[in-house]
Amino acid sequence: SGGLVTLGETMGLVAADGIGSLEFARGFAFGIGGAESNVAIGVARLGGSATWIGRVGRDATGDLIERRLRGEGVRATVIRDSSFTGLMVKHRRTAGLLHVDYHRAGSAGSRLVPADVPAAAVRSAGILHVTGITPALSGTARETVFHAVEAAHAAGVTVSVDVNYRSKLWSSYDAAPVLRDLVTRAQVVFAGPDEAELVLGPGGNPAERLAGLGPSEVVIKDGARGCTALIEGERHAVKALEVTVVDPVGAGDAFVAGYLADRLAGAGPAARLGTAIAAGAFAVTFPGDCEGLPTRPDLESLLSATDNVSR
Ligand code: KDG
Repeated sequence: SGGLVTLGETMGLVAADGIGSLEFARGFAFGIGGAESNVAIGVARLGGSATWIGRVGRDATGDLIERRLRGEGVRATVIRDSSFTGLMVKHRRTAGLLHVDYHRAGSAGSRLVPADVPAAAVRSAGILHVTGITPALSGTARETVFHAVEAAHAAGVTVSVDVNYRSKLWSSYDAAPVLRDLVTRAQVVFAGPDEAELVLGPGGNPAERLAGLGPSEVVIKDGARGCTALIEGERHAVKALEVTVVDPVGAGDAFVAGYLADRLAGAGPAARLGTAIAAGAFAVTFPGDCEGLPTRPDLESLLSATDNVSR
């Protein structure tokens, strides 16, 4: 059957070199970022098929996004919008403190509408993957996410949700009921411990409680502590690999890409989680949101170079 289909907003990413206040930065790299396109690129690098759907502006950043996605082998339905392509500005305030500003309110990416989603693409997907970022962007973007999820349900396509709460986009009060609704409609759910608490309120085992809303596969991403999961009623726990953290942004997306690429390839739960952990570890060793997404040979070299492989 088909590959991964995802939709969302991809932005230009201005990233200051070095460490310190933005005003003293000397060099900048210009790249792209967006949780869903990061997952699509990640799946493609791991040998899977991936489709990304979204809007960009009729500007040079929009051109860059389209070229980069195609260059990565992602099938992209890129809709050109009269608004601008959103931007992120990232700098390292201190060695351990990364700061990201969004310039995206009213952007092309936020103007997604249900008609942007080709019905045939969803019908033929192996997995539809969405995140909790897109419903925060606008009313029509929110409708688009739920529309795509309903189209997947109607076609018997697996729905994957990464809760991905972004406090700069909406309050926890506004987000909680929407994210809970999304989780309820998913078969596969990824969340951090804090995100699980946001959706469910405090207390209890996060994987079990999220599974109680309906999903048969819940994976709790817990950064340097690794992950726990409840998959078809079975509990799993995998420790993180010890790596040197250069840029943690994008690690969660690499993790999701690893899990979903293996799931599409027919691998079992333990193998999926092992690939997810290794992909997340690989991604934090690179600056940039998607540059550090690994290929299969990258993962092999990472795993053979480490002696604390826990799977
Ligand atoms: O998951 C990494 C993302 O946060 C980044 O690439 C940008 O999509 C993004 C967002 O909205 O934060």
